[in-house]
Amino acid sequence: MARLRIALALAATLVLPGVLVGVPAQAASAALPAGSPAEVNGQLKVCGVKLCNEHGKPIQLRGMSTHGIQWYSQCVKTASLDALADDWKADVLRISMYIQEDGYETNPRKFTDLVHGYIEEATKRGMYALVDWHQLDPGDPNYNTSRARTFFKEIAQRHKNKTNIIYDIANEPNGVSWSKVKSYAEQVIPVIRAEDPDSLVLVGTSGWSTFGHSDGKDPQDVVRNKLSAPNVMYTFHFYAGDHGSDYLAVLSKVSDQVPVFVTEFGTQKASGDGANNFSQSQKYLDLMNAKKISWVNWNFSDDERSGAVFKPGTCSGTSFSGTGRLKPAGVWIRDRIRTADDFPTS
Ligand code: IDC
Repeated sequence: MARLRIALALAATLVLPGVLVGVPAQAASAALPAGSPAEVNGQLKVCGVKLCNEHGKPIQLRGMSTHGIQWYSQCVKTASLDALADDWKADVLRISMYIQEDGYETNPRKFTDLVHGYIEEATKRGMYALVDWHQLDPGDPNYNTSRARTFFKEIAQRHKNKTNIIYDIANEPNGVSWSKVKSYAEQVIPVIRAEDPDSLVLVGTSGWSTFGHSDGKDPQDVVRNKLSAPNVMYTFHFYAGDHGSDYLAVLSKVSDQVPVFVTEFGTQKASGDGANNFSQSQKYLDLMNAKKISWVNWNFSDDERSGAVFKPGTCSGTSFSGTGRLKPAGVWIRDRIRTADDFPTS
């Protein structure tokens, strides 16, 4: 009798719709809230030199980058992410996963799982999750190609049914030619696309993602030698305290020629520290607004440097909304992320 009851119970779980027995926790993936930036815009696609939403309309996304998640994961938690989505009204969370400097290479399983978790957190709050392969030193991304292939294969496999993933395969190539960066990209992009064919992929450019300018190279080296894969954007980074009108001119020119996404910038020096240059920063923002160039600011942490938006020690607390805990750079950038979005749907 007991055995029969068990058999019946098992049969019931098999036939009753909605009774999910034994589904692994990882399959329970978050849904995008209605009306949120990622829900309204859906699957992103490059259109000409612009970024378009699923309705084929050019849009500009704005958001924040985490600090290195090996150092400041305490700043990426429920209360701070709620503030980023609801109070700052950010469209994008850039998940900055260093490879070296105590990052991914020390424990691939741990860091891949951290990224999976942050992707779900961004998704729950309706933000795009920009997965940043934060190679930096060594500057040649080919040093990490096999790691990148392993990592991105799993990320793409797990999240391919989401519409809010943006893959950035190289943070800041430096001291390496564009042709070598291109060859790296040609090895990594197919790994992602085999799993997630319609995905948006970003590729860092030489000279710390300045189209070679910081390395003294001609930005046209990139423009003349584009990737053949579709749906790809090139990244540009700047720090307004160090990078003046010549950098602005490079951004202005290349963004007319190829699709550009500013995945990292600061209002201070390239060290992420020092005085803020808000007037130079505003020139960049005006250009990016006019051209609908998406941007992400560095960084959403309480590091002591001026470019970390929160005052030191804030991340141990539970209150992140408003401006009370922000440094000047945080107050400035929050205002500019909060500005109403322009997301046409028809
Ligand atoms: C900085 C971090 C700092 C860290 C350093 C080296 O703020 O804590 O010690 O990296 O890893 C970049 C890089 C980004 C830098 C940032 C500010 O993408 O990793 O962060 N920056 O220096 N490019 C230009 C500036």
